[in-house]
Amino acid sequence: PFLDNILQHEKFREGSVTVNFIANNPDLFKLKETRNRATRMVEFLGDVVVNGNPDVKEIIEKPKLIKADVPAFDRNAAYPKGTKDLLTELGPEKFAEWLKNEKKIHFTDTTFRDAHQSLLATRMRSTDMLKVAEGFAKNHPETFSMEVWGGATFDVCLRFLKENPWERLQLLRKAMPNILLQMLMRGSNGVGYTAYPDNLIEKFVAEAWENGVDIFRIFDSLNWMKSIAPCIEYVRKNTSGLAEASICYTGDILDKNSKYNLEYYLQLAKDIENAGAHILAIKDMAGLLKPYAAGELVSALKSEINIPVHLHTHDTSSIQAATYLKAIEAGVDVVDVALGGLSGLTSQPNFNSLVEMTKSGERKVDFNMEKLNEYSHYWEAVRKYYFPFESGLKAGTADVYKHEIPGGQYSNLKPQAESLGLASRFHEITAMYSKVNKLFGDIIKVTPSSKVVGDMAQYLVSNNLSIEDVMEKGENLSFPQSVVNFFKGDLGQPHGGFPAEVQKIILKDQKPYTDRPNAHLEPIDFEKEFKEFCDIFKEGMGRKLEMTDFLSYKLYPKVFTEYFNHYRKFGEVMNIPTPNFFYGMQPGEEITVEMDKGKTLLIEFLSVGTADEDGLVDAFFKVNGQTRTVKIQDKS
Ligand code: 3PY
Ligand code: ZN
Repeated sequence: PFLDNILQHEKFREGSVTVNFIANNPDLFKLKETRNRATRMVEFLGDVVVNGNPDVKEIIEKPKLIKADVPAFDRNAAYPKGTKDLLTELGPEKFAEWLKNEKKIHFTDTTFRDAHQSLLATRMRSTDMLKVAEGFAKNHPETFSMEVWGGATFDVCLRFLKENPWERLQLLRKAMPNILLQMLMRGSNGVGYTAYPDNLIEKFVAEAWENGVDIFRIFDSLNWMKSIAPCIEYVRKNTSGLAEASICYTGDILDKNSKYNLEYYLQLAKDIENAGAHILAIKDMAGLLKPYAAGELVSALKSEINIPVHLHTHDTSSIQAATYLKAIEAGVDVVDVALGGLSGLTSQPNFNSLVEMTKSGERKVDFNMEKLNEYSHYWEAVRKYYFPFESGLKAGTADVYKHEIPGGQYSNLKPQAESLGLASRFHEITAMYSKVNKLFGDIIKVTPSSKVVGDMAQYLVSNNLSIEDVMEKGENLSFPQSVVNFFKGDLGQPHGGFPAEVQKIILKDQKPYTDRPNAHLEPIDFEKEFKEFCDIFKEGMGRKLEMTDFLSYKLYPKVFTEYFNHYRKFGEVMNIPTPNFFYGMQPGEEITVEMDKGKTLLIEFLSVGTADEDGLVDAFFKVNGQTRTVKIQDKS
């Protein structure tokens, strides 16, 4: 119980406790006997039955959930050789050379990361990926890479899914040893929303490689080379993987008035190549790269730089297959796609259809289409489990050229607007988003800079304020913290600088700075702080703590602490089937849940009683045939 006090302690939750805090309180960490693991699991299920999963607030109309069929594969067959084997054989420089010389087009499958981040608010659970990971790697070894990690998945794993993101990575690596695994990294912001000490980011890169990442797609939310270059260096120094650095695409290069014109992107691409990147990514996070612009951009890049080019887009407008066609014709080396059932709209273009499109061309690649379509069907069925997280967007929209909201943000902005009571004013928010972008000087908008614009737009709409109000009475307004931090320089420097007048209004008396935000942060003393961390969290996880746990804690102290508390209370919930994780169980329903390799629980839910005067409800289960009754606090 005293541990709970500590875990609730504000200083502790912010990650700022010191050695003495622990040393002076030696008995704070004596835990009660941990309850049986099966009991903890049925307590979790009972809690979802009685109170619902807090992540699923309002279920309007639950669709009929059907069993998702896993496409067949031979568990005993060896893995066919793939790109991971080639990287191991060639090393990163020669691998990049090989890629550049390839005639056929290559495909990166984003289903395990960006597709669900952009369609389902990042809620895809590991169990649904792991069911198909091995089979996919065996059936489709010609896939260039699988994007499986980074971006928002790290945070959402811990915060909402109560999973350890590092464990997800390890398990996917084990299931797909032959194909390159790729992650998205927000430059000096790692997988977070703010700058971290340089040595924390470097350690993060080293651990990500150790645990399974091969391709590090690095970007900076303002396309600031000073943030991109050190990350390229960390990948080159600490791994034998590939540093893929991005130009984040915004505006329209065919619009002669855009400050983000072809010269701008070519210069950035050259800077990225000179900084040592093995691959260049065009990261079109909002899906603004129109087909003819793609043809021009890719042709220019292919003639100006010597590293392969990897194109990423979102199909929000619904014309991005045409963009890929033009880019493929212009010589792009790899394109990002998502399996049919999780493709389109704010996600990536359709993997299955794109393979069909390229079949008759010179750059064709052979995929077993029947199998590839089976995987699409699998995701169609699984997608239904996540229906509360759908954005509601039903058709492609040309609005995106106006608001320029990234695909990954769009699926989150709607629930955020709903939680602020602004559901009916969503289009006002998207229109304001565009006005705020102009006010801020037309910036690159991708996490976390996109969040700053989104926060400001929601703040203005919810307070019925206009851009003119900001300019006229801004001194008396207190703006969202993310906006103030942005203008201070905490996310780096935008192309062309900050608009001075707006900066003055937002910052009031605070002084901005122009050097790297990370330079203002104390390096981590890993030896000392890891030891402190282990002392605090030593009991509760049922295993030895690793450096990866410490990194999760340093990146997200509060979120990690809540995850830890959840684990202490309910144990491992990662293997609970998704329909039961979100919606509980029906009386008479039986499920099997794997606890450890070879140890499976058969759980049957019988019924719940009524609340006693303390609000406690009995929930009756059978676990491997034995009745188990757990008491659940009814929170209604
Ligand atoms: C992320 O940073 O999570 C993104 O997907 C940006 O596009
Ligand atoms: Zn994306």
